[in-house]
Amino acid sequence: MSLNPLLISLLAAGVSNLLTPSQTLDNAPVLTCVDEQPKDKASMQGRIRSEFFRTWRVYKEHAWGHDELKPLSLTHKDWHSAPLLITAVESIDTLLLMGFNDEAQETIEYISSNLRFDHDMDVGVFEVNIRVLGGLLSAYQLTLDKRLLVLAKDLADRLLPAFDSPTGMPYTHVNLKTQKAHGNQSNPAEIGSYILEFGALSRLTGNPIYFDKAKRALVKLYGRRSEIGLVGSKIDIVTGKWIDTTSHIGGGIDSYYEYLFKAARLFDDKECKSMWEESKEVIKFYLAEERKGRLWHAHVHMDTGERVHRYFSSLDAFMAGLLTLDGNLDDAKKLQATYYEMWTKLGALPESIDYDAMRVLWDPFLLRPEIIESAFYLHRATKDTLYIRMGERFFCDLIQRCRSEEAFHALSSLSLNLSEDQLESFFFSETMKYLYLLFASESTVDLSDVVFTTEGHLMKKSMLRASSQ
Ligand code: DMJ
Repeated sequence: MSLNPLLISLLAAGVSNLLTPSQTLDNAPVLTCVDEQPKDKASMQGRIRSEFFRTWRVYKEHAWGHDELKPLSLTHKDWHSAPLLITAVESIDTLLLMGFNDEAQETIEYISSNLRFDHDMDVGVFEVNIRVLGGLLSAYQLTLDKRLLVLAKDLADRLLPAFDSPTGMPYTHVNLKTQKAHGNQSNPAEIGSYILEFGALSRLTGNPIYFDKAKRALVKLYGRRSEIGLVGSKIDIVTGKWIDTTSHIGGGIDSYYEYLFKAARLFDDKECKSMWEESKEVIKFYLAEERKGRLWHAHVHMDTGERVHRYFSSLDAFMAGLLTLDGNLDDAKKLQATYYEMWTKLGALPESIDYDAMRVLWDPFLLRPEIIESAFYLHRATKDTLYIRMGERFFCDLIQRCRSEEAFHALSSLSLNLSEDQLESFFFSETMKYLYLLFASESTVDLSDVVFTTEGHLMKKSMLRASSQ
């Protein structure tokens, strides 16, 4: 079917929120989302908890033993030739935070008996680190079940050869069995987002090698920043030469900045702190810009600061949360207001928006967590009920747009409300966790002790300090 008849039928059915040719995001109306259910904090918490559990049970019923649930066909997807149980590993800490202790225990038993890394297959080092290593270490810190630490160490030992490059920056892929690494073309996020997980493992095992390798990669990358202090979006990790000199805060760079800040917080690492302090100033100076009362971050040339694009990606929305943690509430509030306005005009955040033309560039909705995560941190810092109202709206749209009879699913097109047979594991580790925590009491997670990884996994300062003694 060509797009036009499809579009026409969707418009006729009233299920499209496509902007007309004369509409931009400036003059598009705010969409409503009606939720008749009780919205006091306890009810919201209960509803989020039961929606999480409903989808978790569907994963268990139809995709247990595999990486992801395919929520529309009720089948499964594995990322590699052998499953790494990604959704199960990613869900343990959320199950525990929500009080599903028996489920978490059953999952740990299953993982302990079935998760093996001795497979002749190439894996992406970054994704396996943030999802699997992070999930195992978080679950270990919450349960002290040694089997999880043994698995974490085995996995990290298999990832370590990726760091044996001429520059110390990791190759993108490694074979878990042969430990042969490859993939020279990488980016700041895939080079600089290991120190929380690897550093935690060093503290928990007493072996400094993991922290040292991860920190070295971070420092080597930072050392390749331009004269004005910015990093680009693609680099050859063998030669150390930049391949793409565009600098931004979105996917491919985002968690590099996040880990500079969070490593300083989790490990009291002074070098990471000073790298973050300089980075945040150059981001603010060269990338941040106010237009029509909204705050955005542009794409600029890393050497000159010259603007390349005015693009926003839904991944950028982590920045409001990061600035909140850093105490810059003014900019954090303005950013969150920008993101939220876009959400209310589109019913969620699409993958990217051109904020010059004020039009959507790419409109899948993958149930990403970043705007929810930022609302959570902002609410903790300000206690402003504005962020609770945002959370109600996020939940309402998730229910109305992405909930089927069985589970939640992504959208291949937000504007056309087209469902996609996909449910990323970060829905379990981040999206539902941050939504739940927004409505939960502060004692559920003590932010003076806990640092969340980029994938929403908990690292506990108190435990990592104690383990290193
Ligand atoms: C997650 O896998 C991680 O947060 C990663 O750093 C980038 N974003 C996705 C979720 O959107």
